[in-house]
Amino acid sequence: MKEFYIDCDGIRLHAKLDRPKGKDKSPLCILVHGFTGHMEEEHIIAAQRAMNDAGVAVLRAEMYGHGGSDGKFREHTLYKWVTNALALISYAKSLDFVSKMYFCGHSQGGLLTMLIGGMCADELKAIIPLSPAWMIPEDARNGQLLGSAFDPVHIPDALKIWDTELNGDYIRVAQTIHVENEIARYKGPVVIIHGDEDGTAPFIYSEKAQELYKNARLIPVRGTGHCFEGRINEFAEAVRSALAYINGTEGAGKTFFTE
Ligand code: FER
Repeated sequence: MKEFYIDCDGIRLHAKLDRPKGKDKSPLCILVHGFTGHMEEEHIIAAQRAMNDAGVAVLRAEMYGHGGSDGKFREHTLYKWVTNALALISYAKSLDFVSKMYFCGHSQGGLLTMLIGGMCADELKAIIPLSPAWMIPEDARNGQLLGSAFDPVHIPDALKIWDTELNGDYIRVAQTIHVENEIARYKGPVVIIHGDEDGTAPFIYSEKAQELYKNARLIPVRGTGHCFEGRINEFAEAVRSALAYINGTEGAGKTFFTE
């Protein structure tokens, strides 16, 4: 494991790179946590280990205002996270050992994965949204984020969510995002993994995403919630089968990229 920082316009992003043993070249998956999350959460580590077992290197990174990265939590926005993700992709492209690149993120990181899929459809051979919170933009337009209500037209300077506080710019940014557009732009393989009892990012959104994507598979993890609590082994198994599916559908991805 290598621990380091990746520069993003002067903001240091805390990162860890774990490579599978005994491989000169391998795919690399960028792996991102969710809102208030970090790279040492149980489900993030479980995903990293399952990917390493499947012969995939993993670049875990913490986004603006999270974990050991620079920036204040209350000042983070989805645009800042998108800019961070582009810096990670650019860094990953500079690594000699990388044969192809995947992107995976949990919850708000799953929303990020769906946005980056559309933006970097030519670079990413597969995407893996985990419990993707892709209703955030719609919620922001409707004046309700994680149970905190606000006026979506006259946006407050600050919003209290859980035990944290967010700048109103988070809402302004989220309101401009239309995830369906980016879903339509990604034609490569997508594997969505989601707990079917998720009370934070409802499972039904993953069923909808699976229908909207050209080439998607949804793996439910039964009887668990947003972070796969109590079902972490089943979640790791889902990640392993996601990579098996991705490897098996590489031909389909290739057809698209050479069209
Ligand atoms: C919301 C729904 C879900 C929201 C955030 C999330 C800020 C993300 C949760 C996570 O990343 O774990 O309305 O608003």
